[in-house]
Amino acid sequence: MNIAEIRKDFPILADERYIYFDNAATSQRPRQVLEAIESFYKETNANPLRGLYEWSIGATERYEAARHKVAELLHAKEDCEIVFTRNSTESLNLVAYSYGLSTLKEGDEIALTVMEHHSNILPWQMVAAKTGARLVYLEPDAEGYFGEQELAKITDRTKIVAMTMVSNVLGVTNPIKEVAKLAHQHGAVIVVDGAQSTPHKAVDVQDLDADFYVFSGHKMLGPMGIGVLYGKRDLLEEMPPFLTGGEMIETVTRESATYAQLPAKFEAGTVNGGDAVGLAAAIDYLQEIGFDAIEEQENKLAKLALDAMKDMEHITLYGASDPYRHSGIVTFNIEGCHPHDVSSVLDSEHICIRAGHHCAQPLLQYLGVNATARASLYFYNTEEEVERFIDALGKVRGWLGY
Ligand code: C6P
Repeated sequence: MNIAEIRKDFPILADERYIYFDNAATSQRPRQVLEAIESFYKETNANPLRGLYEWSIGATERYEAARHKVAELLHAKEDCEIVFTRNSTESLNLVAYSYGLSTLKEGDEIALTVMEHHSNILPWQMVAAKTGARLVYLEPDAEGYFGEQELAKITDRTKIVAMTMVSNVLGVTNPIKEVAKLAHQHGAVIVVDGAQSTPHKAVDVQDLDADFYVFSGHKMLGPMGIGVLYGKRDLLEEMPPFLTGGEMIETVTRESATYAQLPAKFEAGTVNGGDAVGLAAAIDYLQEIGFDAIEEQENKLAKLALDAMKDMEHITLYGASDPYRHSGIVTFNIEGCHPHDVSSVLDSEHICIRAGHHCAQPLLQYLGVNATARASLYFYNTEEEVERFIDALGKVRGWLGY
């Protein structure tokens, strides 16, 4: 992988004063993605799925081609199993409101993990409160593994297992395939949060046997405002719509309506054609590089950072001891320094990291901290950037008066 060449594709990375290590929050975008969005609006802008004239048909074709690209990326059986949403959060809410509310009853259990992002907790809290179902939390060990005792919390009472594939704080990858098998043995479905896995690894929803899988375009070079819900066709077909309105209907009378086939049933209102096309360009870009090469580069950088940091005084690292189990995520604290201060000091050196609870407060409570700092790397980051980051980290306590 020629990182210097790759970086030329990213206009924002041209200013080399800046080091962008907040990729788990949102990635940067290459010009290929920006150009794809522009070309949609310049060349075929019209409302997709409605018009019977050339521009609208062109917009529809590009939109549906993007859906096909996503289906291929996830190895879905059929394009109609791909629903475009705004982001992972909306996709998870869709499953909770539609599947959760219509199937759960009092006494049922929703198994989730303590390392979930709030977007994979709050929708289930809402469903539990409305249906009388109970939330059961699985807790990982210090290396991020779920032991037998924890997995045994998935029982015949479990109806839904909600699990992130990669933690946005620890970076560990969860054994989705094994957990899906376990969930199915107990008659439950599994909802996989792929927000942090899809940007970094090849995903095969059929191999995983995931019932639902969600991700956001903006964390994988795509635009903000486009997300995906994959669902097995038979499940999606049985589910009631989440939002209602234009284009998700078959017929409407004054009193009632029948709903459109998949995936239109879940895409009410004017769709986000431009960003779907941008996402397709992002997928092309990632596939051109290849997920093996992407993972290799991220692992190399994470190892460089973690190896240096574990020998630094006053630094606490979170997550697995194996740097290859971090998905490029380096979460840490510096003794005596609030993570917000760490972030501000690094910002004065133009180094962008995230600090706070990372929308994963139950995990932070479990780890016994209120906040952490987090550097999250992507394939376009460099060894020199990691070295500058480590150098700056060494100065933080001094800058804060220690
Ligand atoms: N995590 C982070 O800095 P949205 O906002 O819907 O695109 O993604 C939500 C989401 C869901 N699951 C996981 C595992 C995530 O990491 C995120 C987003 C960002 O860690 C922003 S809070």
